[in-house]
Amino acid sequence: MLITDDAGRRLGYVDGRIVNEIPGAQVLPWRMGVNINAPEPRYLVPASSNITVTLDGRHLAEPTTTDLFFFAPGFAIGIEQVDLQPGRADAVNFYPRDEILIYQTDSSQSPYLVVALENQGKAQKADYYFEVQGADMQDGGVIGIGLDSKSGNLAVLAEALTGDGTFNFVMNRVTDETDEEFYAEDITLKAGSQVFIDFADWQDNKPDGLYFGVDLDGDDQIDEEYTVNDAQ
Ligand SMILES: [Ca+2]
Repeated sequence: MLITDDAGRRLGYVDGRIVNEIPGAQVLPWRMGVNINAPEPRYLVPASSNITVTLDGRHLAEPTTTDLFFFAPGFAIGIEQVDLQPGRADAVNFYPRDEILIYQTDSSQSPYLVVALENQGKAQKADYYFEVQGADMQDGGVIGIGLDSKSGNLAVLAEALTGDGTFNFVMNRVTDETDEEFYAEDITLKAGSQVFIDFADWQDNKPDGLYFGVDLDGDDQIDEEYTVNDAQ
């Protein structure tokens, strides 16, 4: 795994050795001793840095499944169940100030995009956990997830997907008093669209369901609106 910042400075493994060219960055290895199966270290980078992570399968003899998480002040965002293919390299872009993760691959994937939001003491007074499960990326493409923690929206970014598909959606809303879960299957994800989910408006005791707005063409105007009911 290799991290680069906007200036092209590197952090991570280059030719089997750790390099750290990003000012203020640190490598935090797991304390497991010498073990070729040791997990990838944790990396600390300045919270203001936009970074690109290369998931490099060029040294692999066979496919492996990998997860990647970014922990930022107040939220975490990640991608799970990436099938890293031998000879291929995927890229994940993280924009901490915009609360956005973008994943790019050349191979067919159906990753999970996950977000955790710590919001205690803010207007929403709840913590959230979200999973966008299994959006199909046939023959690769680009998919992203964006959080708008101020207005309480989550966005699934499929502007650069080439095929229509669906995803399943999980949301947990946790307060001091309650732990609520929302689950829905087979939500439409059209190629070229952005799907906005108004999570701040939802609570389990609201019968109206969860609001979804879809911008089909990237002009920042919502073209389709609907609500999705909890399948549980
Ligand atoms: Ca539109």
